[in-house]
Order: sequence, then C-alpha cells, then structure tokens
Amino acid sequence: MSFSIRKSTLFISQLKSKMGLLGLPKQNSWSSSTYFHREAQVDQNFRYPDASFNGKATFLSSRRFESTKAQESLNILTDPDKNQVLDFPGGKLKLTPEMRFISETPCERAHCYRVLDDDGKPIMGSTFVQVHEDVAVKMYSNMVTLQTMDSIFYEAQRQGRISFYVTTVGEEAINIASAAALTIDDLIFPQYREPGVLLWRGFTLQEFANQLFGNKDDYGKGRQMPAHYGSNKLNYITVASTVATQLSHAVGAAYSLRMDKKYACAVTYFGDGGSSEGDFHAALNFAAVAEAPVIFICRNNGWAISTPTSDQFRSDGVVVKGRAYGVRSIRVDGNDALAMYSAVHTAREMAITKQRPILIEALTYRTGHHSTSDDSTKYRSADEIKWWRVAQEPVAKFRKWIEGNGWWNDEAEIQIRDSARQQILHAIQVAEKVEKPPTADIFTDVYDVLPFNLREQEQLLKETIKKHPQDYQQNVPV
Ligand SMILES: Cc1ncc(C[n+]2csc(CCOP(=O)(O)OP(=O)(O)O)c2C)c(N)n1
Ligand SMILES: [Mg+2]
Repeated sequence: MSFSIRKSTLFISQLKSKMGLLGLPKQNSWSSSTYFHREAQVDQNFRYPDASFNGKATFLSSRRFESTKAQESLNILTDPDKNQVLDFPGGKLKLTPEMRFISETPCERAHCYRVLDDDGKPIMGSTFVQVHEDVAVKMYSNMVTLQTMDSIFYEAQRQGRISFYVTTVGEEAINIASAAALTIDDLIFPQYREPGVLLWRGFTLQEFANQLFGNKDDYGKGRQMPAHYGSNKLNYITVASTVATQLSHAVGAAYSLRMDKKYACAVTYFGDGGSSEGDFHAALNFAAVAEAPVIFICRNNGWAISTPTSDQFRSDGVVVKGRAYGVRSIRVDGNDALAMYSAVHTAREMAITKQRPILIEALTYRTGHHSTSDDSTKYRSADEIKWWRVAQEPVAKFRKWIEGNGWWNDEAEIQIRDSARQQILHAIQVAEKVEKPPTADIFTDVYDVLPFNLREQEQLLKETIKKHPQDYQQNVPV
C-alpha cells in the first residue's frame, strides 16, 4: 500500500474511518515497572540511557513506547512547534509532510565502550566500575587457568583421549569479567564458549575433566558431547549444541524471576552466529514486551565457523538490533576485561532494578579454531589471526593493568601458571581412570516408564555388544 501524506487531516480521517479504533495512550504509558525501588547508581543512566556514565544528557530520551489499548477515537494534536501529532497505539508520534525513508545505515557506527588502552592503562576520562584487588587478582588467575585448560584439553583431544573440545582462546575477558560482575543467584544460559563463567563460579578442574571424559562422575552421565557442561548447584544451565535455543529459555526464566520478585537476573551468552537465528529476534522481542530482567551477551567474534559476519548481516553489527526491539543496548570491547566488567555490572543493576532486558554486544575475535573439528586457516588469513593474538590479547592487557596497580608480578605469574598446569594434568589422570557410566544410562532420565521402542533398542544394543565385544569399550559396564 502506498499513499502520500499532505499536511492535512485527510489521510487521518480516512484511516480513522477504516480502522475506527485508534485511541489515547495509557496515562502511565511512559512509566517504568515499579517492582524494585532500590536506588541504584544507574538511575541517572536509566533516565538518560544515551548519556555516558557521568550523566551527560544527550538528545534522545529513555521513554519506553508501551502499547496502548485501542480506544474510540483517533486524536490529532498539535504540539507547540505546530507539528501535527498522531496519538497512535504505542504512543504519540509526529506527522511530517516530508517523504523520508529511514536510512539502512547510520551516519556513524555505534561506538564501542573501552576503558583500557593497549598498554593496559585507563583511557583518560573513562568511567568504569572499580574492581577491588582481590577480585581483580581472581579474575586474572581465572583467565590464566582458562588458557591453561584450553591448551591441555586441546592436546588431550589431539592425542585421542577425548573426542572433542572447544577452546575459548581470545574470549577469556568476556568469560571471566562478565562472570565476576554477576552473582551466583543470576541464572546462566550459555552457548558453548563460556566455560570461564562456570570456572568463576567454582566448578572444579576435576568436574571439567569428568565431563570431558564422560565418566560416571559426569553430571550428564556421559550423554552430552564433551564441553557441554552444566551445574544445578552453580545455576549454569547445561550447554545445548543447537545454536541460540538458550535465548528464549533465558527470557522465560527471567520472567519467572520477575514474578517471584527475586533480586536476580538471567544471563544468556551467544555468538554472532546465534544472532542470525530466528530465536534471537523472538527472544529480544519477547523479553522487551514481558519486561524480563535478562542480559543478552553477544560475543561477536567475527565468525560463525567459516561464515564471516559480512555474510550474516548488513546491519551495524548486533548492538543496533536492540533498539528495534525496545531493548537498551551497549557495544563493548570484549577484549577489555575492565570495560566488560563495568558494562555487565551496570547492565545487571538496570535489568533488576528496572525490570528490563539489556543487550551487550562484546566485540572480540575467536583466535582459536571453531572446535577440534575445524581448521580455520582454510577460510581466514594467518595475518588476521596473528594481529588479534598479539595486538589485542585480552589476558595480557588485563595483566598490564593489575601489574600497573602493584597487584601482580612475575613470581605470581610463574606460580599460577605452574599450579594450573599441575592441577589440570592431575584432573585428567583421575578422570581417565574413573569408570564410564553404564550403557543402560543411555535410556534413563527422559521417560518415567520406558516406551516400547526404547525398550527394543536397549535390548538390541545389549545383544550387539555381546556379539561384537571387540567393537565396544571394555571399561563401559552394560
Ligand atoms: C541450529 C543450529 N544450526 C547450526 C549448527 C551448527 N553450528 C554449530 S556452532 C555454529 C556456529 C555458531 O557461531 P557463533 O554463534 O558465532 O558462535 P562461535 O562459535 O563463533 O562462538 C554452527 C553453525 C547448530 N549447532 N545449531
Ligand atoms: Mg561467532
């Protein structure tokens, strides 16, 4: 349908007669939810979300355009500038005689929030949430442990001791800094490249190794692929391979936290590839409408296996999609642990106190292969990988900051790297010796009473193992 708009009320009256049911907005249509009244430092930022942390107001307001109920009449109002204003469900909007399309590209790309410069020094004028020494040291130690886990477990896969592994190389700051900014009550809905969140919460190296080796101490009873960790105790929902399905789960869980008036939020992690799934769009929209306290953390690492972001979307990355769905958003340097910590800490306060979703696009780069099933040099240049590995390495950058504060030195570095290595090697040795869960476990925990087809399959499997024992691992009890 196309029509021209003149500065007359003709089209409005036609519309009115066609639709008949357009009306006034609710009195409180700009107000935010009033579940929590805790005065947070983010209040200023909440009122002026396009303002920086130091509260400088900018040209856009933070009003939420809530839907209004259609009522009897359509109102044409005139504002003080003599512009005509249409009172439309969803809120008032200005009418214009100009036929102006909204451009598909902004004049300028969304800025990226960064605190530390390349030398690990806070950029002049940067605003960030202060991290105490003990937290900063734990953050750095966890990042080193994650790096060490990645190199040893990756090698274990290459030696054929485990079947599969996914590294987090290059994304250690997103993992650890975001985890540090949350509390254990916040529910985590991960993709597969965030084991650091679990590490931060206290999942032991032995628990990681048990899962990777699929032994009988693995909580998934060996039924998940390696690196698909989960922990009830640590509020970390088990990783699912199906990309982006966790997003809508997080929204539902956040809505339930809201109904229970809990001082907690749901946090879901996903990649740029995840944002290309329909689930991402459904989840953002639903979260905005339901006013669910959920933080969406997108790790935009440039690639979805071999598909670059340029073949996934033509928008200015992922952050801009938040506004389309009415979700407050920020783009952050994901390789800057201090910026990540500050953004997630602030997002958490906003999500919970104001009962709203927040989208964080963390810019980073997957410097490792997608997984042990991938060779990324087949689709990207070695120079590109090297630049990120050397010039933008997140762990080294954070080390410079804590060293600059006098919280770290070479001796501590040698000690943590040595200790992490010893502990991981020990965990592997133990996990390898623990017996496997029984084959019968394959059929449990889904149905209360096993349906006939699964009973048949179980029987068949037992007979096959008996007939061809050489084809099956000896250390798996039937
Ligand atoms: C629904 C679905 N489609 C495809 C796949 C295969 N697949 C596994 S990981 C992946 C790429 C995901 O990329 P991204 O979300 O950017 O995460 P990253 O691996 O870069 O961290 C794809 C396509 C899948 N697991 N699930
Ligand atoms: Mg990706």
